[in-house]
Amino acid sequence: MSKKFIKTYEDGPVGVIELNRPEVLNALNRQMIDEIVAQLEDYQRNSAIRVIMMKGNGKAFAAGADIEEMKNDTPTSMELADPFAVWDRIASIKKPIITAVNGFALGGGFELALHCDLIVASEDAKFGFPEVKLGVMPGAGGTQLLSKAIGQRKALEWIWLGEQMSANEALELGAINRVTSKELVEEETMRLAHQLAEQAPLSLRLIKEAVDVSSDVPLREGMKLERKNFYLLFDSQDQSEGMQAFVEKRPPHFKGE
Ligand code: CO8
Repeated sequence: MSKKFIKTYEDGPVGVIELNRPEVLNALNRQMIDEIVAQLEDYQRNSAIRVIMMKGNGKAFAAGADIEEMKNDTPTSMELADPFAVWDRIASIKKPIITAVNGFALGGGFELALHCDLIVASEDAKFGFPEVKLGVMPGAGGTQLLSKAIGQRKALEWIWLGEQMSANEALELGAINRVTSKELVEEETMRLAHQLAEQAPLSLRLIKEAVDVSSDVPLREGMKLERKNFYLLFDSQDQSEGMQAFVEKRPPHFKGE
């Protein structure tokens, strides 16, 4: 797939996706979302990539869905194009996805960040769901993902009012993981990505699966899956390497096998 609205590059084991429509604050049009998801899937297939990092540029991570593109949509045109269905494929990415949020993460932009596993924000980042002010509502998972992250009551207040929230407020509520200075947000996110890339890839993958199901299944079911994943890891070379390295008092070298 052509890459008209994103830039991509590799930094060792970290595959980077940079949103790239700065002239409209990285507003997400349909082709851009298609490109992002196709690239996530490419990185998923690429065995040299262990962690995926997403980032914005200029003044924004992403200021939401492209209002210009969708303003004349009808229920029928939406149903036929089903533009949000592609988002479901993000859930099948098994590698860690970390995002660096600079500036605005609004509407669909905030939803894109919430689809990632970890969020690092610059101290001037602004998060919010302004859809209510456009006479609509979040449509790519915002109501569900934010409620799971911070609880229904705060999510409802935030989405109803459509107000922007600072990075520090988002951090206090548990919507994001870390806040850094504007200058360091990319560096700090990349540092975290490299730190994760040193861990055993199969452990990261099965931990992600177990944590992801925790909000969908009853406690006992989640614990059963966790236990199966734990047992499964004892079939990996990385389990032998990790425990042998501990015994030999040396750092482990994980291969992802
Ligand atoms: N869509 C299209 N163009 C946009 C968008 C957008 N979401 N956001 C900004 N732009 C454009 C502006 O029109 C402007 O273009 P131009 O220079 O040609 O006039 C340019 O980006 C710069 O923007 P501003 O001049 O407005 O910059 P400011 O710094 O003054 O303001 C704001 C920044 C506050 C972020 C302001 O641009 C704004 O309010 N943007 C809209 C935010 C918004 O309402 N987002 C929600 C959109 S709806 C949505 O996301 C639904 C989600 C459904 C699922 C997701 C599917 C992808």
